[in-house]
Amino acid sequence: MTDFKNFIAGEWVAPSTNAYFENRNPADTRDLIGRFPASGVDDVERAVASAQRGFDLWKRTPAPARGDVLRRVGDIMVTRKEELADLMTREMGKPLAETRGDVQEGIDTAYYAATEGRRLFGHTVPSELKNKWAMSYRRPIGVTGLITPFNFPLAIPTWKMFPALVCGNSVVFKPSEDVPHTGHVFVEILLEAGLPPEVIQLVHGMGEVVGKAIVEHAQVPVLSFTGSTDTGSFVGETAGRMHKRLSLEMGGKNAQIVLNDADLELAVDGVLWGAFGTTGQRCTATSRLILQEGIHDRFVARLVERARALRLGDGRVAGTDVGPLVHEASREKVEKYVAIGRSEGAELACGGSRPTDASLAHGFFFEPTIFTGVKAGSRLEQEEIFGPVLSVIKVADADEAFAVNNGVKYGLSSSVYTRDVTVAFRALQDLDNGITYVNAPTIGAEAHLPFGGVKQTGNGHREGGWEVYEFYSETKVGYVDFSGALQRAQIDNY
Ligand code: UN1
Repeated sequence: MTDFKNFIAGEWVAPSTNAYFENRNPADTRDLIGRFPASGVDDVERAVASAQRGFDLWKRTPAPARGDVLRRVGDIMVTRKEELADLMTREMGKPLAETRGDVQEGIDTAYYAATEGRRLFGHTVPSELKNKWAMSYRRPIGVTGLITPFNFPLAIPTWKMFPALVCGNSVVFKPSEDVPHTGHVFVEILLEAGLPPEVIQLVHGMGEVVGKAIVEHAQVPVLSFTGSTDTGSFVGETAGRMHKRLSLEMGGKNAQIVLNDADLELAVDGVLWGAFGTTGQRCTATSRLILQEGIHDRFVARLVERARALRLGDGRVAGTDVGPLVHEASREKVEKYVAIGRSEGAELACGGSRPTDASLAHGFFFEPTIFTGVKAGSRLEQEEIFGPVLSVIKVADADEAFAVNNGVKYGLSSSVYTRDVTVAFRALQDLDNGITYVNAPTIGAEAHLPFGGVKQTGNGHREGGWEVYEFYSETKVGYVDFSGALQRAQIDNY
């Protein structure tokens, strides 16, 4: 039995509480990965104090040198890709092909961040006065509190941490209690790459204790949170009251639209991957399929046939298409929504239950599930499930499809399958989402483009790409007057 530790003040240390929680394989709960710290508020206190010392050092390190550390992090992740993928699949269940992609997304983010250390552009602009220069530049902010989910155990922490670090901030990191092992190995890699120890703090534990203490800590001026909309509301209220900078990434109810003129087989491939990849546990997962009536019946028949053929199983076994849900509470939530769907009069076209196969009895498996005849506005159609449940909605035309897509409170990703270029561009213009795909599924965002959603999905910030560097740095403006005289702006020149 291995008891893992926190990383605080440059050392691997036991939690002040001396309490631990178990981390088990969701595909087979007899497999115990280890026990991880159920830390307390005192651990967060020590971590923040240390991170402040780390910040004082790191903010004086030139940004290109900070980027060099991240390049080495990327190099190590390349050499350890297979091992990282395996340990992620073991603790959260998605198949190895997907966890390899998760590592790759981290590698891509590392190399992007490394080069950004040589950009972090400001502007030099003309002054309205003679012999005076005006410029803007970016400064680090301080200790950042990063709270991350289970579904991308490596990629999402890298999305937040690498830009935060390149910009010169220090980090207090609380990974999801479902994937603490990935968090542990990730911090080992950062240290191996040469990140000064006090720049990174790892505090394991529960959101209600550790996450809350980070969010409420007066010396943590920057927060980034990915998770549920309910928790995000708490984080947002606290950050608002305490005037903190906050990036939120929350729920989705993403739709794939398939119009009569689409390449249907391509669209079936897309929806299977979008709906059942990661067992539906992506913020970007396809949870609604909006079908134009001319192809509806044919499409559903083909989709159901293909969904039934998906192989459920341990993600570390070759040939598995769909892994387990992350824990029992998630499976119970899925079951609750299956019951809601039935009671609302939707028709169960496939799935809807736990598998009966004895080899799956020790994991949190659930069959890929498709409901047809789902009504726009019903709970099944409106609420985020975060599991392998797809709701099919029939519409008359593209206008109705767009209205259904936009008729939910979330707005992360959307997808439209059509061969009509005018409809494709109308979708890009009119769908209320942060990301719209044409002839591709709702999942699969690339690390070098801005990622995020509108409406209740987020609070206006983006991760990934170039915009996130603005979130993790503060703009400062410098004026240099070399005229040797008092020059009054807005007065002496007019
Ligand atoms: C998430 O589901 O929270 O676009 C992130 C995708 C992935 C990231 C998903 N690259 O599906």
